[in-house]
Amino acid sequence: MKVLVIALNRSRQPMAVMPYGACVAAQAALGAGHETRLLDLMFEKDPARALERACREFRPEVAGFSLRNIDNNDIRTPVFYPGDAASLMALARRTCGAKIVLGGAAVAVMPEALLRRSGADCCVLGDAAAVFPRLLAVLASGGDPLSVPGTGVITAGEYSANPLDLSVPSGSGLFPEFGRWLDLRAYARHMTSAPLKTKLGCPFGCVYCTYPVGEGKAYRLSPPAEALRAVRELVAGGVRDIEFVDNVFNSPHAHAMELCSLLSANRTGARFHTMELNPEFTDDALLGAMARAGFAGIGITAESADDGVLAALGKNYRLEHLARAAAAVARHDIPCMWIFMVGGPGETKETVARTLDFARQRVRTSDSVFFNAGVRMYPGTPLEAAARHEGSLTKTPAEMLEPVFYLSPAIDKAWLLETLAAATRENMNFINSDSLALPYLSGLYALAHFAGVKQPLWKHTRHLRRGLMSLGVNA
Ligand code: B12
Repeated sequence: MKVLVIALNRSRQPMAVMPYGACVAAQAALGAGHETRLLDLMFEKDPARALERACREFRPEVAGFSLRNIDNNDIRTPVFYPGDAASLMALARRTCGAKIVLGGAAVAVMPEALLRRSGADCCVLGDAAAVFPRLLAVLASGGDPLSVPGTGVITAGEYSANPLDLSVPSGSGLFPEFGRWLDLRAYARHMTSAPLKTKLGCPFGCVYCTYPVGEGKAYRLSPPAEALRAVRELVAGGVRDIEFVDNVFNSPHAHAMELCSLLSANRTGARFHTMELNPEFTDDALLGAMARAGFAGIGITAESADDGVLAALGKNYRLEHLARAAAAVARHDIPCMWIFMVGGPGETKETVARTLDFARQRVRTSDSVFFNAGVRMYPGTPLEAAARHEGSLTKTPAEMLEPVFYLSPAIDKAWLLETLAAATRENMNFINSDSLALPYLSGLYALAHFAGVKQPLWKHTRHLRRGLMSLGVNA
């Protein structure tokens, strides 16, 4: 069959990201013997025209739309992304009569609501490498999409799903040939790092999180040697910055260590990044191995520095782990971004103060700190159940497609936003979601690339903020 995969994401906030999932889907279709193209809408001036042209010229029989984001997770200025997906799908159907398949990270989070809204023929609930080839085979023979595990359909107004088969091992399916599908130079101009994911699954029990829903709780690990091969291929294609986008990079610890050893024994010249370190497993052994492997930036998703809040969030670590991680980070040279999420269950003014104190006292001033306010709620999570129980959530699961946030009853939203804004004004290495929404951010990345600045740009947070503010720019 002829298969066109369309990457819908056009968001440049906080920066443009490569449509990794769409590349995996395209590679899976190609690997199954289908004539496959990928249309990446990220840099298209007129997405509808680009899609119409692709449909007219290529005449795909299946159009697989990849939807990455539902919204921007920003309580103050929410942006909702699936807006034009339905009209683009209708356009594809009108132009070439293709069957419409909906997949992507957003779909794994809220499949039914997105399928209803988009009007696609069916949706894929998770990993394209495992599901798409089987689905394409069924579509080619005119069979029932629902016979394939990991799909959902709406028939006579009723949604039905065939659950994912999480026993399917992951492997090289997660390492597509990015250069075949994407304009890598366009992404380089936006200082976008190429994403690689070395495992599926997440065994942790964070109350707000959807990762285990789409990937299961058991790890399915890719062999580090395959990740190395993917790194080499990216480097050969001119990519210098590679970001490991695992749900948690340093768990299992041994897998991360093995990957780092392999990367340091086989230097490729790539600079590595990850924003997904769990504090419990962030120790000297790991940071040393990461430094030797060539990591140029790391992020620690700490969320809170209060034990009560960490427990209420379902976190596997406590303040002592954060303190230990901070001390270990201070003994190494890799720039670090600390990520906190304030306003969740159990949060009070005192616990917010404790988190801010940690950020002021334990984080090096050369490192950056990001604060997110409130917690985006998704159906099927323990947080949703808790909010319903508390009476603070009355929307139906379908209505939760539009951004809906949890805020602790002991916290006033205006107070929280002002407290974070004040802390950000006083500490030049702090940023909050307002910083991610700054309209000139994309231009800043392009300028930095032009000036030869190396990633990660956020390691210059305090200098950038100072410089911009001295020019009278809100930063
Ligand atoms: C790493 C990451 C980031 C990094 C990206 C770094 C980089 N260099 O790419 C950073 C920090 C920059 C980031 C930013 C954001 N992110 Co983010 N991010 C992730 C994370 C952890 C991994 C993403 C990834 O690359 N996955 C690997 C790829 C292969 O998986 P995938 O895209 O899901 O694709 C698979 C399937 O969905 C499916 N598939 C995909 N497309 C298609 C198409 C077809 C046809 C088919 C059949 C199947 C299919 O197959 C793929 C292979 O398994 C995910 C969580 C997660 N576990 O996925 C969140 C996630 C994708 N992010 C999310 C969000 C909200 C954002 C932001 C909007 C938040 C913000 N305000 O900063 C921004 C948006 C950035 C942008 N410009 O679009 C949400 C999106 C869904 C939602 N809730 O809206 C997620 C799911 C987290 C969550 N549960 O809330 N993110």
